[in-house]
Amino acid sequence: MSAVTYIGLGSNLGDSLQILTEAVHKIAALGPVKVSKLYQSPPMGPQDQPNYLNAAVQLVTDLAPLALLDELQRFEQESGRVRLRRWGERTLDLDLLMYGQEQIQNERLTVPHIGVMERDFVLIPLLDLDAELQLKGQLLKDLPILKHPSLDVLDAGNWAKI
Ligand code: ROI
Repeated sequence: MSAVTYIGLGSNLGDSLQILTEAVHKIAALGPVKVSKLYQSPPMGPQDQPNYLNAAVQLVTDLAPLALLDELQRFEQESGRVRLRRWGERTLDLDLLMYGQEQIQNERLTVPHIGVMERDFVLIPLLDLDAELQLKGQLLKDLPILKHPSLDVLDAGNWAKI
């Protein structure tokens, strides 16, 4: 059984565009993908760190949630992932945001990902992929936080060259 999943991508260390592009290509090897626009967003957390590049990918996959998480964590490691401090700068974050309609809670994984509804740098890319997306019965596009978005579109085209 395949599931429609959503993955959030973020980077603010190194050549972030190159890093996100490579990550999208690796994710695309797991199944059919749709890719959001590419955004630049001010850091949530300490302000003395660079802006982030953010995007999201919709992936249709046969992988079970933890098998998918294994792959995403492998991709993070392969990017030479560096995390300097909590809430601080990082080379690559790949967050499993949603896995079909499933609610998952264990030592390794919480799905839907905590914070989705509070983070415009996650919500806006998600809405590129499905404008009618809902979480816990809430249409994401109707969330008040979206009235004053803090992020900018960097590339509305096929930036990942998929
Ligand atoms: N801030 C922004 N703008 N984008 C991110 O992807 C991001 N990721 C993080 C924290 C440190 C919370 N801040 C972020 O992990």
